[in-house]
Amino acid sequence: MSYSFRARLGRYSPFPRSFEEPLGITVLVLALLFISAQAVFAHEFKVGDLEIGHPWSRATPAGAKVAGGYFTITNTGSSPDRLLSISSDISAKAELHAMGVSNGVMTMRPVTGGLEIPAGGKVALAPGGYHLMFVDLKRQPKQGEKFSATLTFEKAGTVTVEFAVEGIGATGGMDDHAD
Ligand SMILES: [Cu+2]
Repeated sequence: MSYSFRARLGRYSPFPRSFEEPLGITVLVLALLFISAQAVFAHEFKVGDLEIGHPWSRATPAGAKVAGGYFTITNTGSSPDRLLSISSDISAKAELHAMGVSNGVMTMRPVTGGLEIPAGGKVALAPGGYHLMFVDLKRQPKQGEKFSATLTFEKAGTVTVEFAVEGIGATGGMDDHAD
């Protein structure tokens, strides 16, 4: 593959031949970096008409009791669906939370009745907004590992996804869990 690529470069390249070899290697290295970044940052799961994009969590300090969970849900179908419940071996329970400002203070509250994913729509669970909360952690998630969790939807059913654990400082904005 790299040979034929170089051959093609050779045919069309305006550079003298001595430039072609390093350029070919650079392209190959960039391609490998891209592939490994994809594997880490862009994993995706499907169930029915739903696509679950890049579930991720955050490493927690020793003794922490909760961890957040984030991902996107895309509904490619023509009827709405609803995320009803979450479970994982990493914690005693998992809840769906919403963030909001109350009297100028950032608070979060459990979402009751599930989270609707509109037909043809996309919902993002992200720091500062809707998120999962793994409550009563049985162990601390460690940066670089993955842990699985099962999501249950009203229509699409259940799907097990892998949460990629990122660094303690990976906030994507604010630190939403002081405890
Ligand atoms: Cu929360």
